[in-house]
Formats: sequence, C-alpha cells, structure tokens
Amino acid sequence: MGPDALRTAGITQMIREMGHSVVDLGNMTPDIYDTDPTARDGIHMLRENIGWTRRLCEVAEQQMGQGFPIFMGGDHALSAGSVSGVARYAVSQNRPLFVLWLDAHSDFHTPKTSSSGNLHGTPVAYITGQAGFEDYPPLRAVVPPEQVGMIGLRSVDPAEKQALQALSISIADMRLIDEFGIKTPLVRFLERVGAANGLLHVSLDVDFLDPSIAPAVGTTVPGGATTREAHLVMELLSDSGLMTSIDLVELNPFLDERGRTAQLMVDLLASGLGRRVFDRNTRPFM
Ligand code: 6HN
Ligand code: MN
Ligand code: MN
Ligand code: MN
Repeated sequence: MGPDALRTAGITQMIREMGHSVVDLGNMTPDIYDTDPTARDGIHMLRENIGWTRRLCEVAEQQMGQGFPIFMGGDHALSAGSVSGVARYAVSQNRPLFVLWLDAHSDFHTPKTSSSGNLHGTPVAYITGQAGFEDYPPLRAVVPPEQVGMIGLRSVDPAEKQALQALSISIADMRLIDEFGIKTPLVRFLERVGAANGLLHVSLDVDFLDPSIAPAVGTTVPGGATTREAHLVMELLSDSGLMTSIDLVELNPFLDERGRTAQLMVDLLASGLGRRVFDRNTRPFM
C-alpha cells in the first residue's frame, strides 16, 4: 500500500515536472524461498523476506545501469535487497558504495538478536556483512561499515548499540543534530563520498521525521526531524550531485491523515531532485 499511496500523492507527475522521464516498474513480487530456515523461531516472515531480498537484489543491480532507481516501500526490510543489489553494481563500476540511513532507528539487529522478530530492524547489519544471516542470499558485495552514515537516531536497542560500538559507522543521533544542526554531519559525510568518487544510496525511513508531521508509520518515535531539517537534507543531497539511488520506506497509509505523510515524502523527494523556492544566488543575503 505504501507505493500506491506515493503514486496517489503524485510521485510520477512530480518527477516528470522536474524534467525527468519515469518508468514505473509496478509492484514487485518476491522470489519463492521454500527451504527450511535455520534461524530461530519467532522471526516474522523470514522466508518471504529472503525471497524479497533475492528478487530486489537482482532488480536493483539491473536498474542501477538504467538511471536513478527509487525503491518504494513497504517495509524497511526491502533495503536488504535494494542495497545489496546497488552494492553489486558499485563493484561492477569499480566505485565504493556509501549508504546514508535516515531513520529514528539503526536497523542493526540480526535475526539472532532481534527481540521483536521484525526484520525491518535488520537490513544495515545484513548489508554490512554481520554474522547471523546464514539463511539469506550470500552477499557478493559487502558495504564496509566506514561507508555507512546514520542520521536521526533516537531509538537504538541494547544489542544494536553494542554491535555498533565495535564498528566505525558514522552516527548523528538527534542530540548531535540539536547541538550542531543537521547540515554539519551530512556535509562531512558527503565530503567523504565525493573524495572517494563513491556512489551514494539514501534510505529514507518515514520515522526519520517527527511523528507530528509524519504520522503514517508503525514505529513513530517523538523528537524527530522537522519539515525544514528534512528538506535541508534533501536539498543538500541534490546540491552535492552525489545521490545515485534512494529507498522511500515504511509509509503505512492506514495510519495517515488525509495523505499528508505521503505528500511530504513526495515533496522531500522533489527537494532531493532539485526543487527549490529560489536558486541559492538569487539576490542573496548570504
Ligand atoms: N525500522 N529496533 C526495533 C526492532 O523491532 O528491532 C524497531 C525497528 C524499526 C525498524 O525503523 O525500519
Ligand atoms: Mn516495517
Ligand atoms: Mn525506523
Ligand atoms: Mn528503518
């Protein structure tokens, strides 16, 4: 339902109005995975997720050569597939892949550590090659933790925190954003992407946004990004010219209020594609 809500909010027309051509590949279906998983019980929809990961990985690798893929969800578990496929493409181009995770959560559980059993809490651990995903498609291209940046965090479970502390993922939690502004950590990350001539995949979880402006997500956490902070992130991404693919995930239209969250996600993508009120140098104050 998430992708359809984005379509209803006019995502295709918006992209066309920005001067791009769009091919909507429609809703995907997962591969069938009918092996008995070895992971413990209590992980929801494990087989389905493995099937989705396999399918989306193929599609992502293929579509990266065609343009700028926009992966619409749906559950954040889809990023296990989208990012692993984008990572394969990056290897084929001999370029490093960087991943920017815009989320209230770190999504760094494994099927072994997850207490909820919800696989949307796991994709970053999968794409960075952590142990515990033995049932999943083996990764052909791992994203090194040093090439992952997380912005917006405010809900991290103890097992995730422990795992993250041992790694060099760049993290800007909401406290850091309060103190330094959202631009500072983002620009530092983008400088590294540019210096390495990297590809940049952005994964935008609706719950990155404050629930007061984006109610349509099952995992709201108070204290999130404001409308302007989120637009600024997307505007800076567009200015950088570095972003090469994006996930728009976790939109649950059942929880929306008159489609406002879907509309905000479409508007944020428009900023990411270059929509501006004015050009920066129109009779500038600064
Ligand atoms: N998301 N850490 C919690 C869990 O259930 O593992 C929440 C995960 C939220 C997932 O943000 O896509
Ligand atoms: Mn979810
Ligand atoms: Mn989240
Ligand atoms: Mn997430």
